[in-house]
Amino acid sequence: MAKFRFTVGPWNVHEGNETFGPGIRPSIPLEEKLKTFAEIGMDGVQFHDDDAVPDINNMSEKAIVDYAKDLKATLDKDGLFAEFVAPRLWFDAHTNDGGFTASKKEDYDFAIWRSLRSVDIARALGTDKIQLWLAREGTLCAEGKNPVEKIIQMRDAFNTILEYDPGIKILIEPKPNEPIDRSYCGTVGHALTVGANTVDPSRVGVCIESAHSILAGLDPADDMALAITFGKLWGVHLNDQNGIRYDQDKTFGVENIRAAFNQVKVLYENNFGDNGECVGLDVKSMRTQPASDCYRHIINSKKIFELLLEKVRKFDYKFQEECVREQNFEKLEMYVMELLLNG
Ligand code: XLS
Ligand code: MG
Repeated sequence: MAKFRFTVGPWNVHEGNETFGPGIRPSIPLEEKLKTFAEIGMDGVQFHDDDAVPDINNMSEKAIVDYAKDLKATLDKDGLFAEFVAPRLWFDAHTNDGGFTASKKEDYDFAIWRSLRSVDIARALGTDKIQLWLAREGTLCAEGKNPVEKIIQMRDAFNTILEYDPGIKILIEPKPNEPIDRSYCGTVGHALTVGANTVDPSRVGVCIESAHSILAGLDPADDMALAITFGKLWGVHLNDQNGIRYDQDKTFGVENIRAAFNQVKVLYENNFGDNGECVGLDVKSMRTQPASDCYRHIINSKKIFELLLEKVRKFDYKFQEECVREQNFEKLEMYVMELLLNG
């Protein structure tokens, strides 16, 4: 069993901005964040295209690659690797109505351009993974798009990325809603179905984010299990979520420790990481957190993962078998509670 490797993105240390208020902590330069990530035990970093190359829209294709190569040198210096690059398609005015499912051709073309630049950046950073969180691929007004046409258009966009670089892999990160009202690719099942219908299904997998599964009313561990079963779990974004409400990106395990335990358990039991997969921590600090201590949610998420891993390693499979044989799930459930609650 390979050692778990942890990753985060620069956006996981943010200024505290949300829908109802602006940022209240000072911005930390990328170089400083990277240095701190290494210090707090992260192995690698996840990037949006414009985290890596901030002025991407106004640069030539060559300048983008050169800029990314400099970033790779900084990563090397800090002993970090890049896990993936994700085009931040939800930020730009061109993708107000979605990128891959845009209704205007120039907006679709923009989404493709940014995605192909993400592939270039990924290569310059030494990774073959592109992550697609399909933030606005769906509708705000249900009648605003023809769903079949747009799902085909989205699949075709994936094909264009796959054909651009014959070695590149796509990780779809499903989420049922927010910012879009209705997503066309809301769950792991949707993601795998679209992936299976691309030009090269072997190069399309998923990244399951705990909070996104919870927002869909599903269990994150079982979503991970489905992807694992078919060799498709290529990344996870661990965090937590207090029920079906706005996306919270809470510290892993703080809301539902049993659900978190089961996520660690399914990853551990199935040797997640043996093929280079990383444990991504897609967590955000509370808005109240002081600037002097704004990495604590990442440190805590890793610590909680490790504490739960100790519990998973103690799990008594013989006892479980006995309970299953007797169909005594009250007994098994209490065993799990004691395992979790006893020090
Ligand atoms: C937001 C997403 C985002 C992606 C990266 O909900 O989780 O952070 O993981 O593009
Ligand atoms: Mg995420």
